[in-house]
Amino acid sequence: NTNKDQLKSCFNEICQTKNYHYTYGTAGFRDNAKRLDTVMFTTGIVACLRSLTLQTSNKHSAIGVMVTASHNPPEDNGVKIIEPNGSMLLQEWEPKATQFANIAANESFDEFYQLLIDSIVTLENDLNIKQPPTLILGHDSRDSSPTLMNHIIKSATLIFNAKIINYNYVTTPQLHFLTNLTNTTGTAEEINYYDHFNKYLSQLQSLYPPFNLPFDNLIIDAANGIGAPQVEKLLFTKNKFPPLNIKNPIKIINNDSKNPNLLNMNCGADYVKTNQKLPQGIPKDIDANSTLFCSYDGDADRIVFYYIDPMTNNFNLLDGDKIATLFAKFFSNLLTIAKLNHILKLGVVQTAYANGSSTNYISSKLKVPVSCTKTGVKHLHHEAITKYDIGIYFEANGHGTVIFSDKFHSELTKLKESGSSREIKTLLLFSELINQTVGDAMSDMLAVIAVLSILQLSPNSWDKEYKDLPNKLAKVIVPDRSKFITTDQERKLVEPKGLQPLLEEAVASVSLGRSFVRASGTEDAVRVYAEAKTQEETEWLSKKVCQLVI
Ligand code: 16G
Ligand code: ZN
Repeated sequence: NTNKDQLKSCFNEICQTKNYHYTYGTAGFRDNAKRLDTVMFTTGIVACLRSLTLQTSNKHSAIGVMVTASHNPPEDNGVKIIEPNGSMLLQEWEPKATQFANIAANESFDEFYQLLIDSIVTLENDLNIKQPPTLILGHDSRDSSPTLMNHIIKSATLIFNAKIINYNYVTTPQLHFLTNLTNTTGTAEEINYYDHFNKYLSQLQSLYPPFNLPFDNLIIDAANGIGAPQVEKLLFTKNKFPPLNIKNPIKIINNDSKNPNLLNMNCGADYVKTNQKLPQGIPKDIDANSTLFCSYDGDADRIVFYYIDPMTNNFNLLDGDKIATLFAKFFSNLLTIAKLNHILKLGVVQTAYANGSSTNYISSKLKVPVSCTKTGVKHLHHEAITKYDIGIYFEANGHGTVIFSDKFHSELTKLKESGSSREIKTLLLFSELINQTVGDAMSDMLAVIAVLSILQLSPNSWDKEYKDLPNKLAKVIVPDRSKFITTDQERKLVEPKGLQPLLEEAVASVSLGRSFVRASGTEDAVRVYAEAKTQEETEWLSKKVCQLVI
C-alpha cells in the first residue's frame, strides 16, 4: 500500500552502493560496512517476506535478523536471517536474499519495485495473511551496526508496517535463543536468556555437590566484542543463582566493547586458534598452572579453550575437536549407565578440518559414530539433527553445539516419570544448558565447565585423552578460486583435473598423512590443510600441496 514515490526517495537515499554483486554466503552477507547500505535495505524486505510466508502456513512467523561480521575486522559488518525456531535461514531462501540485493544494486528503481510487487502479490493471493510481519533484531558492538540496523527497520516498516522487536546489543546466539523463545511463548526479554542458563547450571550444581571447579582461575577473553558485557551479565550482574565454586574470581579480559576499533585485535577465538598462541591482555599475576582460559569471537558464537602446561610452560589449545570429544565421552558414559545406549543414538559431526587424531579417538576409543560434512554450521547442524538423538557437532574453529532429538525428550520424560536416576536428570539438564539453536560461546562455556566439574577433569587431563597430529592450514591466492571443485565433503578435488592424484602421491610419501584443498567461502583464496605424524612431515606436505595448487 506504500506510496511509490515515498519508497523511491527512501530507496535512493539509503541504497548508495551500486554496480556491486552481493552473495548470501555461509554466514549471510558480509562485507566492508561502507558497502552494506543497499543489502541491509533489501534484507529487511526479505525477512518480512519470509515472515509473511510462514504466516500463511499458520506457523510461528517472527523472524530474527542479526547484524554482525563475527571475527572479521572492525570495519566490516554483515547480516543474517534467523528462522522462527532459532535456526539459520532456510537454504531455499538464500537465492531470494541474493536476488533482491543485486537487483537493488544493479537495476533501476522500477525493476526493484516490480520484483517487490510481484513477491507481495504472490503472497497476498493467499488469504491467510492476517497481520503485518514481525522482525526480531539485534546487533554486535561495531560502530556501523546501529546505522545499518536502521536501514533494515526502514524498509520493513515503510513497506510492510512490520512489528519490530529490537534487542539492540546482543550476541548472535542470544538473538537465536530469543527468536525461538518469542515464537514459542509469545514474548521474550533479554533477562530470560541469563535466567535460563543460570537456572540449569544451578540445578546441575545441586545435583553434584560441591561442584568445585577443577582449576583455580577462569579467564575469559571476550575479543573486545559484544560477548564482554553479556557474559558480565550472565555471570555477575544478572545472575540470581549461587555463583560457581572457584577459588579466585572469574576474570573477563579484552572486555572493551565500547571501543569497537579494538574488536578482534590480537585477541578472540579466531586469533588464538589461527596463531596458536595466547591473546593479548593476560594478567601478569595469574597462576597459569591452575588456569583455564577461553576466547570468544566477535559475536560470541564460537569458543576455544586453552591452558599452559605446567611442565613445559607451553600454550595448549583445546579447540572445537577437544570440546566435541569431551562431550562425546561424557554423554556416552551417561547413556551407558542409564542403559539408554541401545535406544538413543549418540554421534559426532565434524568437518574435514577435524584433527585426524580426534576422529580416530571418537570412533576407535569411544566407539561413537562420526560423520563428516562440508564446512559451515548449517551443514553440520543438518547432519546432527537428522542422524542422531544426541548429535554433537563442532568445527575445529570452535563453532558448535549439541542437539537433542524429540525421541530423546520422549524417552527421558517417560523415565523421569517413573522416578529417575541422576544420569537421567543430568542428561535432561544438559539438554537445557546447551543452546540447541546454534553454537553459543557462553552456553558452551558453561556446559564445558559443568562437564569438567562433574568429571573433576583438569584442563591438562582433558587434553591428555588424545594427542593432536601436527597440522597446518595455509592460504593460497589463485587467479580463480571457483576452478577448485570438491567432492566427498570437500576431502577430494574433482577439478582442476589431474590435481587429486598428485596430491594423493604427496600424502602417501609421509606417515599418517592427510591433506585437502578447498575454495574459501568467505575470502578470495584457496585453503590447504595438511597433517602428518611429525611437524617436519607436516611442513613438507603443506608446502608441497601449496606448490601443486599454484
Ligand atoms: C563461516 C562459517 C563457519 C566456517 C567458515 C569457513 C557459519 C555461521 N560460519 O564463517 O562455520 O568455519 O565460514 O570459512 O556457518 P572459509 O570458507 O573461509 O574457510
Ligand atoms: Zn561468530
